[in-house]
Amino acid sequence: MNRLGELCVFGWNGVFLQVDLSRNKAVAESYDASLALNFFGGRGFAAKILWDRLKPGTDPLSPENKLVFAAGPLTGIGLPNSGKFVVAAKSPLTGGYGDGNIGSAAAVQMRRAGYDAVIIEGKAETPVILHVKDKTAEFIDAKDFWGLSTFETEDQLKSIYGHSAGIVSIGPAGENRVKFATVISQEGRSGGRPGMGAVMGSKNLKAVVFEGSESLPIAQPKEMKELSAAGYREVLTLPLYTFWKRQGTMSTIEWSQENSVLPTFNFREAVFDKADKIGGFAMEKIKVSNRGCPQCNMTCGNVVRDSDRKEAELDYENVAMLGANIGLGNLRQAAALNRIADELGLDTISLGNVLGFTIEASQKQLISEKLDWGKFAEAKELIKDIAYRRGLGATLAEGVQAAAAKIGNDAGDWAMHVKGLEVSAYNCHAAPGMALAYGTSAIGAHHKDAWLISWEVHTDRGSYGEEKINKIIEMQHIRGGVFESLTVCRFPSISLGLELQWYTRFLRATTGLDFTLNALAEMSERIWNLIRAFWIREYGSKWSQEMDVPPARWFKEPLTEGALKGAKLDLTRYNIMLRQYYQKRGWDERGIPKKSTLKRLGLEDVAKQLNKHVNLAE
Ligand code: PTT
Ligand code: SF4
Repeated sequence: MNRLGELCVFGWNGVFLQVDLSRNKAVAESYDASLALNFFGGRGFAAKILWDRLKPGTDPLSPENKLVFAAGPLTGIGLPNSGKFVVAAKSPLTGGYGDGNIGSAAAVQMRRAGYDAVIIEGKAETPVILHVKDKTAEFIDAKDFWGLSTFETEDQLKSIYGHSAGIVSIGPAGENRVKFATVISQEGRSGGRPGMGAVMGSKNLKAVVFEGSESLPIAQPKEMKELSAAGYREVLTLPLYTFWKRQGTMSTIEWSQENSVLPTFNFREAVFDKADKIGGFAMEKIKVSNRGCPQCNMTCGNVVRDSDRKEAELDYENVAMLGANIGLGNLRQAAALNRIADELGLDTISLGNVLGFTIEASQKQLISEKLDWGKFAEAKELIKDIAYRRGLGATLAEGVQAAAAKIGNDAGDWAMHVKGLEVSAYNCHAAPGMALAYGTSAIGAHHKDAWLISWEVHTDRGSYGEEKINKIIEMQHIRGGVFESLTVCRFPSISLGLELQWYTRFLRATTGLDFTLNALAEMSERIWNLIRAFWIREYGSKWSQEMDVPPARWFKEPLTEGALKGAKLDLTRYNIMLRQYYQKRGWDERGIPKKSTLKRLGLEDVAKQLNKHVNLAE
């Protein structure tokens, strides 16, 4: 079936669901084939929707902000790791473009319900749950759900709608608009680090339930079936598969410790003396099972029993940030903090930053509360205070950038963020390339777009050279562009080495069209520039190159421990590297895309609009 008008294009449903919570209205709208072919899906759709439909300067927590759940042409199709979608909005944490990728049956069910994206605006008068079932959408009173944890919410909704329903929900943190609240699914999948949960809460939307029964529009169903089966088989034969199933991302703890990049004591140090107690091998001893996203045969969520005797799921980032970064060397306790964050709906990376920052502020006597490194009970209480905005928690709920501004002194130097989004779990005292990857990520300091650190450590680590800039751009296109817009999990390719050509083959069977890797890279570049334009349009004359510079701590305070004792970044060399990055991107010295770059990518209209906010270079 051809769902996209004149062009014979398969793969996409060709329909968005536009929901207005203020009016209890949901309308299906068809979109044009050119949107699919130029922006693909997931992040590409989200960025285009927010650029086209969001008034510049919109308050992120106002009814006017739009919360977008967007999938791509490969989402939900029975091929390896295709159970993911993107959740996006203007971020309340950064004021710029924000998104995250979440693995959930909701992604699959949304596509089977016939939609490639759901765009939610307005604000319900009282708490609601949106139930999308094939062509119907209903608004269900959620008064009895408000205040429940994400686990309780999903559990109760499953008892109503059945176990195959796809559900995303927020916890008390999202309800209380904590600026790093996320959207949670399946008791351990979390998406939307820059406050997508807070945006959902500001709309009085507790959960979305998706149920779909349609088959997806596949160009070559027989070939697709065979290819998909071959893809799953191929994953099983990859040499890293067995170890991956044992540890998932957790082996990165030992790797980070060996290579002095493990965030420790609020990123003050890069090695932790109790790393072996929270690493992949320690985890294996207490692991009870694997859990993960739908349509995946390499599930990576490590389930353990935590110190509260409950099940918790462990990944590298969670343990590094809620373990080493707050000086906690007890894995079951770190797991409990992780599980509490999942229940409350808080991003663990930002949370680990906020906790580390607060302990440091306490140790420096900049706040009256007495807190110390590695104290489980104190951390647990503080997490709840943040989710419910109690006492000091109310300040911390705004994120480290805002908390540092309130505390004053030199706190801004060790508030670890870029553009307001807290840094993920790689210390960059001795990693200029990874620092640039954080500086130039699409949403703030996230590793998702360019995880350069492993490549950097194994090449010329100290270099500020061009080769790192080229690699970052390549990674930003593949990870931040291709995988985010197709939209499928990147782990089979990035972590196990499944060749990228598999995805062009999947695309061919799904859409009936040939896309080369170069064509996909160009599509990624278009999306990347559109997101940059979104940031610039929001910030206008307040935008500066400074916004792409990582935290001062890495430049000012050398490491005092480990093999790289004495290491720190060089600001002058970083800024030279940043300007070279801009040149390669076709941006001016402020980091703003030039007219010619936008034109080359078919974004003339974007250039015209952006020129009203800042003067664009030719
Ligand atoms: C992602 C970020 C990450 S990145 C982790 S661990 W990682 C943290 N996980 C959290 C969690 O758990 N609970 C919680 N309350 N907060 C959390 N915050 C942190 O969120 C995740 C996996 C992982 S595990 C990674 S790297 C890969 N990310 C992918 C991506 O971004 N795109 C893509 N196409 N494929 C990806 N595959 C992998 O997915 P955000 P998930 Mg996540 C308990 O959401 O906002 O992007 O932040 O999505 O379904 O949970 O899978 O070592
Ligand atoms: Fe989800 Fe992990 Fe499987 Fe990716 S590898 S789809 S993150 S369970």
